[in-house]
Amino acid sequence: MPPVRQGTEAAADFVVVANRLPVHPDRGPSGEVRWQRSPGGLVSALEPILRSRRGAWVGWPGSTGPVGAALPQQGIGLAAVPLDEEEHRDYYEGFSNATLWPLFHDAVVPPVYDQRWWHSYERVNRRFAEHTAARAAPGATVWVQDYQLMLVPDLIRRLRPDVRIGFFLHIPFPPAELLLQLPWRTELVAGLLGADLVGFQLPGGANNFLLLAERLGCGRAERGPAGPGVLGTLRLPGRTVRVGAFPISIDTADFETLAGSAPVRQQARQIRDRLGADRRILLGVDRLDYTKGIDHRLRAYEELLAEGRVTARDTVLVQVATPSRERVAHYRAERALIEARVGRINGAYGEIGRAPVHYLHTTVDRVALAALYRAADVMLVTPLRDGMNLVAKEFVAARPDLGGALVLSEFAGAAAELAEARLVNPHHLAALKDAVAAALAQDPAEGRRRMAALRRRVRERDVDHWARSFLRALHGVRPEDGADPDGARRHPVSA
Ligand code: GDG
Repeated sequence: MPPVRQGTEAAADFVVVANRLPVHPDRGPSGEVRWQRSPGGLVSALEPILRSRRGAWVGWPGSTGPVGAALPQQGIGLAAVPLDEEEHRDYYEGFSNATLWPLFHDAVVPPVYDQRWWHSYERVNRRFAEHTAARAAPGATVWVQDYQLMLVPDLIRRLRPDVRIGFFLHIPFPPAELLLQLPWRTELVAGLLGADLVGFQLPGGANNFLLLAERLGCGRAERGPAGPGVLGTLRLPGRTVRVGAFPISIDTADFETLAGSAPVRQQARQIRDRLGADRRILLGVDRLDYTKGIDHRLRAYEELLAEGRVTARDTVLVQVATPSRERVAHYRAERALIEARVGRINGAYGEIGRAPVHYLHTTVDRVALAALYRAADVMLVTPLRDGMNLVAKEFVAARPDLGGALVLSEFAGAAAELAEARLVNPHHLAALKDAVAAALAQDPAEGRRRMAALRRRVRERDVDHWARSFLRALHGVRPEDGADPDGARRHPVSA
């Protein structure tokens, strides 16, 4: 279904294209649709740019079927791309989340290759491109986000050769040895090469992409810096695609303000009191996803309890596991695995009033999230593979008291920047146990030194810095040129 241009839809100079719109539908008391803002770093970083540059956001509104109620416009144009039930199943749950997601995360569960899903992915990507082409003003800048939309850059280029196209991948880009499994690997790479700039979280992902594109005969790779963040280029007949690394971050100032607010501090005290003021708190916060290493950290904690290195009297693990992709089989299996282990640990090592694990299979609000970060003694971020991991950065931003220790997987993109965390290989159970024990036993002065260094990093490179760096590279601006072509917000970072 091609987009119908309505009179109220202004042409946009800056268009963000993402699987989801930054709003989601909610039902009012009489069943009417009310749009709620979906909070997130991406929205807050891009909103000022969208407002200052006649911006629009193209995305799926979050429920299948026709878009019932008019979308709020809030100073930025929102363009809804509809999906029907079958497309949601095949394009989103299928190809995006049961093919690409596991394949791009080291195939920690086997990716499914299904021709029908692929066709749905192609069809939906085409629809996103058509909506974008209808919305973009002549010469506009278009920024496509993430693995659900990897064909969109080339599809837009065919429809609108006048626009400038950037693409950013939020998840890891795996080595060629893995990606070559994908039956549609050449089509996928060709889709990305429609962009003028293809951005990854880390240099490793950018290099993997350069190698793969060359190996598939899609272009000639030239390595070496070609502007800030740009690590190489691919020469195609008649054009050059730049490839770079732009580590994403959080809205640090906003998170620091939240974490320092009275309600958060009060709730943090309540959490400590309710869990037992004499107990050390270990914390995990993740979408319930098999890439996040939740079961690995539970296993480490279980063994520490079994060996008597910790007890339910002196420690407690709080695990928030946000419901995610619950109709995908591997997610259901992961949930069953985690919940069985939580039950075993509590059954074997709990006492009345002292459960060693507090497991919350729910989404907590932002105040509660920040309060948990503030209350924690040790934050456990142990993914088996993760593009970046914003939870690690949020924890750091929430600790102006310089308290708390961060145990961080080497396989999280964040490990490249957060070197003062306790870095660990989550597959190495003994090392993970030792890292948790060392974090619990940490000398406070040493902890403060580490946390101060981590906080400097998270302040210097916030999400605003990320967006600005990407857009500068997309426009080929060097830092010495001074101009800020995209009017990205500069905000003071509070103490
Ligand atoms: C993908 C990549 C990359 C989680 N539970 C609750 C809650 N959250 C929030 C966290 C954080 C966000 O969700 C999760 O971000 P992550 O980065 O940790 O992970 P993914 O969802 O897998 O994100 C990842 C990211 O994209 C950005 O590029 O870093 O590598 O996989 O902000 O706080 N927020 C609230 N309640 C919860 O229960 N309020």
